[in-house]
Amino acid sequence: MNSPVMQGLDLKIPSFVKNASLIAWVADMAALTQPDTIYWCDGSEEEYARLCQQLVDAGTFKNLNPAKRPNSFLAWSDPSDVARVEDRTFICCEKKENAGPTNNWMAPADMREKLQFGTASEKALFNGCMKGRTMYVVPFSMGPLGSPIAHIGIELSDSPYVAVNMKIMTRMGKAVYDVLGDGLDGKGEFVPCVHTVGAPLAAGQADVKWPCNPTKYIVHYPETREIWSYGSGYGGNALLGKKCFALRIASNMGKAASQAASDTGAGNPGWLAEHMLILGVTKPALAGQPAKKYHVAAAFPSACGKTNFSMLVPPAGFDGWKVTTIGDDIAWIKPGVDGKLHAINPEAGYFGVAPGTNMLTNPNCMLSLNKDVIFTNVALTDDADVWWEGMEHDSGSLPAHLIDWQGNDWTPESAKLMDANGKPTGKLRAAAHPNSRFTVAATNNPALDSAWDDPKGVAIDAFIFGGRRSTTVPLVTEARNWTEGVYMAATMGSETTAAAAGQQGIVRRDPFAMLPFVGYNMSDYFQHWLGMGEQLAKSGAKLPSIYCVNWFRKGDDGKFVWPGYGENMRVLKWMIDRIEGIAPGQENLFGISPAYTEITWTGLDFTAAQFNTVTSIDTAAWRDEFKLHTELFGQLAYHLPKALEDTRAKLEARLAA
Ligand code: SAT
Ligand code: MN
Repeated sequence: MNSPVMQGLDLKIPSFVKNASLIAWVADMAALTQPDTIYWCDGSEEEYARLCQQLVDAGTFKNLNPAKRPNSFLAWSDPSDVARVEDRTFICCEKKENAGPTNNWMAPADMREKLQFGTASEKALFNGCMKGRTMYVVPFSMGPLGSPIAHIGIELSDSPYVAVNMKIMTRMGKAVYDVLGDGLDGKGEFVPCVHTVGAPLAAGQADVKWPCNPTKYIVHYPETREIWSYGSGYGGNALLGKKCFALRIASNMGKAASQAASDTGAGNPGWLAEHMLILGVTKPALAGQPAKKYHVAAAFPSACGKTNFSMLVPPAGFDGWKVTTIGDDIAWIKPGVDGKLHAINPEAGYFGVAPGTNMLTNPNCMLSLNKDVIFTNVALTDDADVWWEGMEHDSGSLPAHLIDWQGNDWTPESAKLMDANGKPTGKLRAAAHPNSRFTVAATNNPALDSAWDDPKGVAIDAFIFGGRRSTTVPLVTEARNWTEGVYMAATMGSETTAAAAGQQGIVRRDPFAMLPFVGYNMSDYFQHWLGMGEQLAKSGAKLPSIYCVNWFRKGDDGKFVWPGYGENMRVLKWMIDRIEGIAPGQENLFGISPAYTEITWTGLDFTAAQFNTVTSIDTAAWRDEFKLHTELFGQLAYHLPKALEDTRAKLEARLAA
């Protein structure tokens, strides 16, 4: 194919790109953003190595010690660009009520004026934003290539850091263009994603190591299924396949696919795009019963242990039990022909939180990180390896010297934090940013499930919802039915973490762990879940059980009571016992919970009194909790499903009785 030349810019279209609407869109975007040159990624290893070397040459990447961590790199971001920016994230649909009260909204025409078209007095932000830079065309598939569940996106970005991260996080490369074809057969749909760091370079201007812009816009147009991201190079703001596409746009796609059953037709339950890990758990053959495998999808807010749970190593006493990872962050869930809900992981890698990860909390993850990793904002050791808070558990001591994520010297002595009177607080200044991350391919994970790449997905037996709550919410509760499960998920609260910019440790409602990720009205999303349950039940399918968990309850001493990590296997096993009808459970106010004796305690010294601390229901605390549910429902009153109001009234009446 010949290469059209636009305003002096050669589009450099490779022969493997044939899709006319893609080429036209790239030409339009190039005309708007005015990069110096365009590079079409082919996803090859050679290309990855070349771009990484280019990032090393530019000072964005540091080569890590090849003897300790082969083919691995460390990037330090601008200190202002370290997390998702929820207050700069917009859902731009025509009607404000369709974005709902939990999303920032702007009318598409107004947003397009700001980003794309400009006004007589103000230049659009994307106008010329890539000057002096290369525009990378990054083709990616969310989900196995060519799978009926998968969807394709093309990200245009002026960040080579984005291009190499997308190579790890998605199925990125040439084969995507084959799936897209020439577009003439009516196929070849893709979600267009445009990303810029918002830092054009004048002729001769030297670049910085981490270009970004204090002005940030993370914008979604759900009706036209477009993503526009401006000003940030970091994670969920810039790797547009992840939160922007696989959650915000995909949640819209799943909802749009649903049709209520009519008298004449069967309807279509649609599908779900969820902030969930997916794991397989194998129960060994026992007492003449064959081994059996279950699949669980679990939603927790960012930085609350999804990656750890998805790679769990069962503790001593669980011989033959095995947990395998399908995904660690996002699940696309669609009804299969068998009527069951099937989940795929749309991603191909993990963009996980480094601090706290060690051989105790997540050995499979540590082993995944031995090679081929991009680290962002962790600390650098004197022998060119990486370090983060929590690694002292493996080595037995703190390192004598580090360079912290901001490039400053760090020693255990100089990092001591003092109180207002100059006395040591006993705490140290963090060497790694609390939201520092690793990017690594799923195939590095020794616990990877053999079906992780199966286009059909895995049939889900249970959903788990969990927040980070130091009080009130018990260790585990099983919902009595789908509606009560949806209620528990909808009213879930969690203490905020460093994964999003803003204050940390305050409890906010985080329905389904999807507060920052539902790309439409939250109450309509609740209704989508309820409607899906209804339609599946009508078709005679057995719905997955729904559980609510809290690993994070603290005692009077302020310390976590439940040991967590691998020990969470004990709770997982109880869930399977419930599914198999082995554990009777006991009714409480909100659902079914385990008796102390129903949990397998082999190998763990955990007393009935401790168990009581993590499972007890404090009536006064729950009275306050219900006030917060009421407040949430007040905010979400528009389209709030009546079934949820009714459930609240029922549960509150039980509490009062
Ligand atoms: O930066 S990301 O949004 O990809 C990670 C997260 O917050 O879950
Ligand atoms: Mn996440």
